[in-house]
Amino acid sequence: MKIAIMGAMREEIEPILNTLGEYTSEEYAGNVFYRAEYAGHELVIAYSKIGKVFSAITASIMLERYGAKALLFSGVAGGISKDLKIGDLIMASALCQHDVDITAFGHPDGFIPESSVMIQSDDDLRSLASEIAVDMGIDLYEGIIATGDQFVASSERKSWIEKTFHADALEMEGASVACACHSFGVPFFVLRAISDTADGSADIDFDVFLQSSAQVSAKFILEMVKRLGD
Ligand code: 4EH
Repeated sequence: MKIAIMGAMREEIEPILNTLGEYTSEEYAGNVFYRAEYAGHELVIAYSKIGKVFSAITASIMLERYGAKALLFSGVAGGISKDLKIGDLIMASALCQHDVDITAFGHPDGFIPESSVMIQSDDDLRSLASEIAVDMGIDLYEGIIATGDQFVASSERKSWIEKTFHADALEMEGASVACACHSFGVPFFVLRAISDTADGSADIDFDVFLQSSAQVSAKFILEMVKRLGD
């Protein structure tokens, strides 16, 4: 199967490229798309650059131009749930955009007409991930991931996102990738390892844990690729 693997930052896909070792690359629309064969699958891999706009563009290209039939996102996130410690893995059950606000017209936070507040990720990919977690003896959390064009480093903003969306983690690309995949009818999966807890010390923790957490997520994603059928 043709599978897209994407991250937002170079650090999020580097562990994957390092594991593959051999790949080709091609520049298109401001990104580099790496191609490789792995475990009998054709992979296209890219990092989008940060935020909802760039990530939606990259995801769309992976589906339209490269014909990916499934998309796996790998990266890091700020933890909201008290259960989530730095380095822990969370897969998104559903994703929302915490910075969408047309409440002036009576709509709920995060709602866009003709869309929905939450976009669900693919059931089969989540089941597969749960099986792998059991086999590998890894704690894999499942929950709501809130996305917005903000690096959240404040307890107030974090609490508001938790209260409003019941979100367990937050980041800056998942929901936009979900929108792109949902629009094209392509199954997707968003996995994030916690790099910080989105409060006062988020920037410091992020710099310390970006690489190690990105590695945790990338390793799991490659395990998923190995276990995906045709
Ligand atoms: O791609 C962006 C990166 C931070 S911005 C979203 N990623 C990391 C997930 C993330 C996150 N998002 C929002 C981890 N912790 C987060 C948080 N809030 N607390 C960035 C980081 N370094 C350099 C440039 N930009």
